[in-house]
Amino acid sequence: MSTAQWIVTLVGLGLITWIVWYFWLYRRESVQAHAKEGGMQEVDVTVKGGYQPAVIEVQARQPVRLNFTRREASTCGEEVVLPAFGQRAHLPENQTVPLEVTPAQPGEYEFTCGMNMYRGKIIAR
Ligand SMILES: [Cu+2]
Repeated sequence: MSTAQWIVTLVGLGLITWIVWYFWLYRRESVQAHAKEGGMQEVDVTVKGGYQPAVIEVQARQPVRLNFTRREASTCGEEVVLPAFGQRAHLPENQTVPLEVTPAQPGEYEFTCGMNMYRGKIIAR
């Protein structure tokens, strides 16, 4: 193979590795909420090209506080919506906005950006 073909092959392999990592490994990473005093579970969520972490495990029937911080100029993540809790919030850039919800029963509760592009979920157990 020529040098150019090798480069194309390596770039292709790198891209495949990245896709596998991003869609299958990275997105499955979940974070367990830490319980604070008064049973409040708290998690910091960074909004940048998506939600990090995108999967948050919590205890059902206990209040959860999600501290959203939007770290990008892109307006995609400007609004966060938690349909199951009837909540939505505006997220100004580099400002932490806390949102409190209480999952009434075990299950999965989605949260998305205003356009339904960024997606995350709370898994209550
Ligand atoms: Cu969006």
